[in-house]
Amino acid sequence: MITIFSSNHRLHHGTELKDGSLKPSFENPQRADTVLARVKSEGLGDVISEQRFDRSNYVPAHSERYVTFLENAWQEWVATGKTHDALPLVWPVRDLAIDKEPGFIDGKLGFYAMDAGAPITQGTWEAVRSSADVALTGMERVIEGELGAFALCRPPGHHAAREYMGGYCYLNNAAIAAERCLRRGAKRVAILDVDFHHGNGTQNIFYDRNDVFFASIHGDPSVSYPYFSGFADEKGVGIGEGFNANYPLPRGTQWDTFSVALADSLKRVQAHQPDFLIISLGVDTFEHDPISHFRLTSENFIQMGEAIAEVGIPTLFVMEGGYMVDEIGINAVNTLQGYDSKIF
Ligand code: OKP
Ligand code: ZN
Repeated sequence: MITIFSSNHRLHHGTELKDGSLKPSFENPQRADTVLARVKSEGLGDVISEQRFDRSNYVPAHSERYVTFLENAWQEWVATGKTHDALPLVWPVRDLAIDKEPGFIDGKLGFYAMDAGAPITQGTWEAVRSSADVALTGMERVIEGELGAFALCRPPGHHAAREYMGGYCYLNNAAIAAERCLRRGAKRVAILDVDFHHGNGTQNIFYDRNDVFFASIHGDPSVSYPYFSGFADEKGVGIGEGFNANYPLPRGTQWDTFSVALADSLKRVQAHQPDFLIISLGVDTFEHDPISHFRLTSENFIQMGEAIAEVGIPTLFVMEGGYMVDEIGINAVNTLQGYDSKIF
């Protein structure tokens, strides 16, 4: 399987609040470099660089003003005399005004964020747009006939909604790829999110749509991040009703339970009859992940890839989470090798 990678990911290396102070983020550059090293040492296939795409490719999944905010946020922050990571400190929850974009960067940060987990740094925009370009380049290859491709995206994307960032995510790489194939003639697309955390951003973007079926298997949001999205009764709205499926699972979930949800979600994917399948591939379901609570083994990721291949739909794998840096390469590549073993 072909891999698409951008070295621009290294331009983004942020901090997060942990135990009362700012520490280097779990979402660090080492992650993507470790996965790339494994892709190469296993001889998974060719590794190519991303093509540059126009910002108009990001807008169908996001709003024009949100993309503009991301482009300009660091400059606006620096103009206030600050050079440390930009993080929001105030949010428009419940009855506060959500209809007026603030005119000052401190307000904009809260307006366009769901949490304080997506720092904006000097290199963030360049890394973020390159990550989206990695997904778009991978999607092009699949549209043109590859049966599988791996978009080694970093930063990840699945928490990024139409108009907000959060949870290490800025642009929703999987959603941007889905919009691309629809505009290249696909009738239907399915996105299956196997990251430990609910793909709230992807759900948000397609919630009122019937052309994109979205399913997510994740830690029960009543006890796991992102807490406010990912419940089983979220099934879509309007014509989108029935085109969103959540599988919240308890902490401690192992393959016996995960695989049942996976099989059901893949059955629903197949019923949608998509032209293309996009997998939001988070490997933070691993038993030793430092911030997650499932217990999949490295062997289980091979089984996951095999199960995905059985659906028989050309598939783009888009890298999301996974924070056990030593094993992230093994687990991601195991999934891809499991897929390849059934396809080729
Ligand atoms: C992003 B992805 C860790 C707190 C968790 C947010 C997690 C975002 C996960 N100390 N913060 O879905 O892997
Ligand atoms: Zn995750």
